[in-house]
Amino acid sequence: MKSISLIQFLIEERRAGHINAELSLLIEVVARACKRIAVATNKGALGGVLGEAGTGNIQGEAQKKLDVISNEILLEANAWGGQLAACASEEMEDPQPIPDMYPKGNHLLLFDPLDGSSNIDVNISVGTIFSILRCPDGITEPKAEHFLQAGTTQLAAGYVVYGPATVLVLTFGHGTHEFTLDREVGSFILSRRDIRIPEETAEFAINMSNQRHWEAPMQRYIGELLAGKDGPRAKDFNMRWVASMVADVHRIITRGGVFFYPLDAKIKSKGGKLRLMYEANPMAFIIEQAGGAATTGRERIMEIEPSGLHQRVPVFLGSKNEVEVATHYHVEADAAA
Ligand code: P6P
Repeated sequence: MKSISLIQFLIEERRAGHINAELSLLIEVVARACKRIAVATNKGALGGVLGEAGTGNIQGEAQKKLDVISNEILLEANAWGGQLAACASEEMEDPQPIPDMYPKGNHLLLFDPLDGSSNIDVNISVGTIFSILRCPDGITEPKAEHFLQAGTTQLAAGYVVYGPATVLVLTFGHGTHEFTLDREVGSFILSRRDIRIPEETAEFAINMSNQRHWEAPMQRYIGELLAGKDGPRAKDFNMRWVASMVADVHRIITRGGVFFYPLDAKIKSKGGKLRLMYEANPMAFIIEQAGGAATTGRERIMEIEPSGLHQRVPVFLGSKNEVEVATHYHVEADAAA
């Protein structure tokens, strides 16, 4: 089969009227930056960039050296291109404006530069997650509030998983597509077009060590999966948990499954662990465009009106029928309360 590069694919999509030139160029710039992050992560111990950076981020998390390096790579790559008005990152409290010496565009880029970085030092797959929004008209110095747009307004979303292969998964509202990095040529090559996630699955992903903190409907739902074919679901389930959202989501994109990071019942106000703007929303867009579902257990993730740039939400995503069962249990319990 003739291999189609990311650039060729984007040109085809521009001809089909699915994407404009500016957004297409922005996606290429982000993909190129992720190739540089892949080089840095693939060096491992030889690159002298493992371990802690000795700094903390807005989340109160210790930053790995590669968190900081990846963040810098994305900021530097996107500064001069002219497609962006500002960037926002898990690693920065406030949005970063485009430097005055460069032209500004009408897009906003949000990213988690190296998701799952606690896995870096043990050589487990990590990834970059990004989301692209339109900058509100007339805004040349975007502030955090200009980023607070519902997930349904995303123009594009994607992730790159740095694993045995470096793989980009991308959507701009016309399906979800996968590109695998050809290291010899240095190009992302289309490896799966119009991905469809099976609506049924027998595989779930959750951190079971948090079980005592879950709300009752979550206890009920996971208990049914663990009961297997002798339980109410009448089938056995398998469990996986990589503790790298990008790796867990990529497994679901590849063979189906369902992923949960639920609320802690005692600190519901915290909203869970995962961040809405640059983790949950982009992953929800990618999953929905592949025929899956993404909710908080109570509402569609992409319909949440954001209240903060680093807001956290519970995440239930993947094979539609399992997301719907788990969500129904939570909605039913709320109605009975
Ligand atoms: P836990 C990584 O730190 C992350 O943000 C996601 O990539 C991942 O799914 C989750 O947290 C893992 O959380 O509590 O299992 O370490």
